[in-house]
Amino acid sequence: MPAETRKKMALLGGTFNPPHRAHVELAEHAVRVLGIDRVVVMPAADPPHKEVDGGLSADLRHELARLAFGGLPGVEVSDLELRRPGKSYTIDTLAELRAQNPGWQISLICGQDMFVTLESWYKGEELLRTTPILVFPRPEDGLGDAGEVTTFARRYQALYQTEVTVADFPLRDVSSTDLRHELAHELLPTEIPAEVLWFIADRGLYGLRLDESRAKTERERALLSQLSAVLDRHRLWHSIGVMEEMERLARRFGYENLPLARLAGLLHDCTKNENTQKQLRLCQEFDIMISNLERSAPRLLHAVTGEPVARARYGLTEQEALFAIRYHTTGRAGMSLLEKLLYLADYVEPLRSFPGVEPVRRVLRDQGLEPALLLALKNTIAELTERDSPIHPDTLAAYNDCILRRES
Ligand code: DGI
Ligand code: FE
Ligand code: FE
Repeated sequence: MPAETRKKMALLGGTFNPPHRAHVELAEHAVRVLGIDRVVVMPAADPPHKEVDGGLSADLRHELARLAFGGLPGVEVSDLELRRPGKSYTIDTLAELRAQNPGWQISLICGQDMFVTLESWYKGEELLRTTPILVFPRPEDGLGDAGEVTTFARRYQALYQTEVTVADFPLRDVSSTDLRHELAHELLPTEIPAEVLWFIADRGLYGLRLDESRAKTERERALLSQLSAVLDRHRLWHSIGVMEEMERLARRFGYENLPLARLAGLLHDCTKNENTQKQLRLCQEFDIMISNLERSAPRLLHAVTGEPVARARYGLTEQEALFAIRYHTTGRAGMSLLEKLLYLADYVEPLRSFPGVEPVRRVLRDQGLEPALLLALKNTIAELTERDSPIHPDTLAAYNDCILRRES
């Protein structure tokens, strides 16, 4: 069969300890741009007589990979290397894939670092003679050396007639080693897909526990313990996620009171698990007038009641943090920096997964606060009109304010 008409498969191997968004983006690029019909993600088996860093078994790493890549069109996760006894060599894996998939063209995906060492792999020359290579260059951040990829591609083509494709894709430099450290000792990492993060937290992998150990002060510890009595586990973990995202955003966007930013994040949904009746009672108790719209959209009430409850029950006295809680669901015109940070942290914290969150994360990463805020508001408004839900005037005011500020 002529090569052009054959279906294309590409092998993406690794330890995936843990898998991260740069892995996922790479696989998506191979499918969408490079025309690969099937990307086969292949978690490596445990090295004999030794644990991988972090101590995760191959089965768990396989599960994490399934969560990270699951559902991506054209991408599948294989357990072929896990099931094969003894050390797995890439050349054997490729041979097995070829045997199982006659008629397919099967390439190997590798990053620049691996690419330049291929000749020294087990049966490297044979591998280069038989296997097309898709190489993802390192980012050009001073360390990158595009010339190196070209040099080796020419060499492989001349010596072994290897078909080399150089991906034109800014593969981000994310390190699983750093991620393992962040999970145990720093903020919840943005680079791990939410589904993977939930699983890691659920099983306490890599030393991650979403409990009072995430507190940085005695006050946070006490609040976490109070909140764990009124919030379900999902909401408590989300609140911890928002607390940590607040610290990240505050650092990045120059909000100086980090402890206050974290407290606002931790407390923002403190009344979220109360039912509508209880929300209405809280409004009475604290003398809050609510509009008909708020009465008919009870999901809005937890922001209204969260403010006085955070003050009265959780001892939050700083007015700017109370305002941030009050407007965290709708936003409003003239939001303070802290209000914007909370609105966005709530939207993008690492444990969040809903359609539309990923583009907001990317815009926040690449373009900053205002464009991300605008996109989040647009998503919310689009989703509400889709469901024929009423749009709160504050939501519209926040959107208009974003647009007008952009134009001025
Ligand atoms: O409390 P969370 O789930 O963490 O997030 P949130 O406080 O942003 O609440 C999100 C919910 O609020 C979501 O179901 C959409 C709803 N919402 C946000 N803005 C409006 C709104 N609902 C109506 N009816 N009108 C709005 O303007
Ligand atoms: Fe909320
Ligand atoms: Fe929330």
